Amino acid sequence: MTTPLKAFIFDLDGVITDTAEYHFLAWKALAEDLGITFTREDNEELKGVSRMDSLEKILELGGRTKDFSAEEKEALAEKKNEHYLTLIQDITPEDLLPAIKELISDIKSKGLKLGMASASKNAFTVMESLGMKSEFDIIVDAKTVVNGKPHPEVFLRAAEMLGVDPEACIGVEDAAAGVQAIKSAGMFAVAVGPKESFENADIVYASTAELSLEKIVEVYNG
Ligand code: B16
Ligand code: MG
Repeated sequence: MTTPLKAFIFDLDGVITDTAEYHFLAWKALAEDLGITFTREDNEELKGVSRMDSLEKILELGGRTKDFSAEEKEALAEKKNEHYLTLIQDITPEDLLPAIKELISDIKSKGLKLGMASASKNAFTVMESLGMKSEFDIIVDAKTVVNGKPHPEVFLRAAEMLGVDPEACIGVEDAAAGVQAIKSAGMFAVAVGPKESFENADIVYASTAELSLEKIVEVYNG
């Protein structure tokens, strides 16, 4: 029998708002400075991946992993983050992705708990700008966990803080690494994006516009 549903745990970037595009623009500018070609396709590999791991992947693309010391890599990541922070400073509640506001309000009106599990160190800033910080019961960001996605730690920590069993949670993600983290945490996984990217998700929606609490709960309850 399915465990009665208690909570939803959302990813931030690419699910609640499209900061994925700003991450892309900031990484692309840094890559160009380093003489590395970085495409939107390459960027798909970075979704849900931590800042330092993303930098390593970009340096690998350009065959430049050995060219920088640890301090220089920290400085490169900091430079990207400063650029990213300038890009996100104009975020407002208008930047919530389609149907997200309604979904969150439906979840709350059903008495379900609401958490966030983000790989971003900027999650609190972005949530504040979206006017969403106080809507969520808890937010776990990259500053609070040791292991990045696909490790389940960020989702497990969110469930623990909400005081619910992982099996009673639904995780929502736009990244393959994130869906893997949800499944490794023992949760039900809703993915947003192209079907072929999410073989292990329990439901896949092409965009957030299609998300509806009723449909998700129906599949969850089997
Ligand atoms: P930051 P999420 C992730 O956030 C992004 O998907 C990923 O592209 C980014 O590199 C990572 O956060 C780190 O972000 O540099 O702001 O700490 O999708 O898990 O909410
Ligand atoms: Mg994401």
